[in-house]
Amino acid sequence: MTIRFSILFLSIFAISFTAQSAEPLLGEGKEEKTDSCLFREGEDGYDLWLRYARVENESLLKLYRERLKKITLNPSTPTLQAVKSELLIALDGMLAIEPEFIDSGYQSSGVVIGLPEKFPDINVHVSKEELNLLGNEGFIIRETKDKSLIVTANTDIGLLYGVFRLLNTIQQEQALSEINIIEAPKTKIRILNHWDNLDRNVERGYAGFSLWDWFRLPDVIHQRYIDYARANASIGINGTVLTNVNANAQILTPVYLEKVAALADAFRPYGLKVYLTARFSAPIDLGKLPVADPLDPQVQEWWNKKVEEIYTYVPDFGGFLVKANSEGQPGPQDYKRSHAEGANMLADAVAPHGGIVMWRAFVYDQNVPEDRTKQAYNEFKPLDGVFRDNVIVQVKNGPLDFQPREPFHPLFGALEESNLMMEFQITQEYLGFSTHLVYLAPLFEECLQADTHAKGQGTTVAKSIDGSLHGQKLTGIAGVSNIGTDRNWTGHPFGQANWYAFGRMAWDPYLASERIADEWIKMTFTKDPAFVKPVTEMMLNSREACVNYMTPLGLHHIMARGHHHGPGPWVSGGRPDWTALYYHRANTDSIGFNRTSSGSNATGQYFKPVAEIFDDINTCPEEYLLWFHRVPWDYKMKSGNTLWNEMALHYQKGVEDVRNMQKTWNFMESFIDKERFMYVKSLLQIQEREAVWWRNSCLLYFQTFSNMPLPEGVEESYKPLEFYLKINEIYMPGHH
Ligand code: GCW
Repeated sequence: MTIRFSILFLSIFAISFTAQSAEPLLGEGKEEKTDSCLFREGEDGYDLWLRYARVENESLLKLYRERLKKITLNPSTPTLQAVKSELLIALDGMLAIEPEFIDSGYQSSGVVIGLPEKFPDINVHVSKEELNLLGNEGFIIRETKDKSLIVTANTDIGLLYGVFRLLNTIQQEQALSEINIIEAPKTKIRILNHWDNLDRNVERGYAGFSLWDWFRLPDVIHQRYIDYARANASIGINGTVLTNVNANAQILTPVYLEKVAALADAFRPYGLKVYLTARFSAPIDLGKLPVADPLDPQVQEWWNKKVEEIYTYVPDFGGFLVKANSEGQPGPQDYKRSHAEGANMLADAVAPHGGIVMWRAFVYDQNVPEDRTKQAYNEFKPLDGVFRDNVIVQVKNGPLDFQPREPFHPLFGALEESNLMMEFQITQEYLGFSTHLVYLAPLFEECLQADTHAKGQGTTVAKSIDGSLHGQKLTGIAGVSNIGTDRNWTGHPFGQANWYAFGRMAWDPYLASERIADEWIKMTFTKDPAFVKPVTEMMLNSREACVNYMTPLGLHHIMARGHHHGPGPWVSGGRPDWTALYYHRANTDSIGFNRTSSGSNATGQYFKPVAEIFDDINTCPEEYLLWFHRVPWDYKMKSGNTLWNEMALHYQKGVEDVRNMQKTWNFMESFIDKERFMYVKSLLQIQEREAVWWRNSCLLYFQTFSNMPLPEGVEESYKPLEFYLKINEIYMPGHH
């Protein structure tokens, strides 16, 4: 293995680890200068946005080298050793220098990385008030009057985040002179949720198997674990739930806890805390108790003991994520207890250790005769204020289930006295798996910027989750991970952008998608504007393209049954709320779900005037039309088209948008490595074929109700509806 590998590996884990995998380190690779740009041969995407490519601008390169050749940093803790290792890798890659490190002393005109308590000179350049703003994770990067560059914070983790930001600035080739960044994350818990099973299958995972090699743990610590932690730290992600919310109680047994502890040790220097999912019936499954009733003292006692045991393995264990009484999972309602009673029982067990409970609001029951999208609000709104302080209710962005487009969840803004966090899905369960290029930041942004009107105009969803609306102390954003054992981590090279964007928006929910795309492209591919500009545009349009070829105008949940791959607007039979018919309700007159006050009244769960805007067909945004309204096929849309024509044109546009993405990409060949170029090109081919599949299937099927011809400009399908009805994919990834 290389020198750099050993520096990173051995310095942080000097004593504990014996095994090394053969993975090259992030940021490694052979460089080659071509006509148009600098790139490496044989890139496979493993390096993510931490490629640390050589700085191209010669004068900047000179300045950076001059500036960073001497760094004051005392690597006295594992986190600061990680900082040093990262600097070595990054500066070798970007500047081809190995800086001289000095343990102590303040050097004007040099770089100083440290806590003010360790480097009192820093206090001259940074005020107490500023430090107070930083909290435990914020940082300051500042060029001082004496031209030194300081990176400071209140904690080592703050320093780590600061250094990653500094490196990010260099990666983007931005000037360091007069740099002055003061930042602290706007949410406390920024966490990936892995839906990983102990057999290494990943529920809704499309990038191979689970990263966690349980069989070889705790002895083998793959380099990939460290690189995973580095990648997360580089974007401020500070937590990871290792296991699936459809939980297996085995993870709570000593055999597994030892393995969990090894992962926690590997992640700790990077500020990444480990959390687990708690199967609510664990006291029965493992403890042989007759019940798991949260009000039964024996049950509480069992959890108290279990939690104590967990903390002996992982002293800084983060806590539990729980899916209860939803889709067949056990929960407190099995004993006629409320979600709050269940959550509080676990919260009391982890509280003495500083742990938290993330309790999911994704609950619905086919036996409840109520519109599925209303059930979470109905359950949780009455419990507002009853949850313990260390419970945080985790709410999906929309009221149904991670569709290409949903209105925001009505619980945002509505829980005033309970902690509430966002759950986004990074893995593309309903957006084309890992074969479709769909940049999700616009979806995240649309939700975060939606105005709940909870306290008048401007009370956005973002404000309801960062604590600024109701003053909640515990805040957070979770993302269902899209990571697996695929060499490039996420299956689709552009899936990496969704991991990156999630982290950036969890840190700052007010960031714009465009800025994030721009950063990511520059670090992942090249800084050449002739590449960055068109690719940014392609990314920004990609989510709308997907909505158009899958579920335009508020259609939802019309994917194939079970695995959700491809169209299935005809899916019927079995549990109604798992069929497409339940959601689109098409007949020869109309299509759509009446969720207005004359229907299920889901609109009534929103604050005014949002409720009224959604309720009235004339004011309801057309992108949510069929979500909230039942609409005749010949209804006149704002464009003047009938609903049918408008729908058909949207499907057609979706296909054309993908074709335009292909055209854009084909122009990009000379800017980047052949490997990633070709891979994305092939994936776009799949996406185009599947967009056509979606368009044809949906239009042929809905046409049997509308009985109207396709408008001009919409391509006819060569194949009949029967062809599409017969497609029966059995072995799809992510489905068990
Ligand atoms: O999106 C649905 C998925 C299930 C998932 C569930 C959930 C983990 O189809 O696979 O289960 O949501 O969020 O709990």
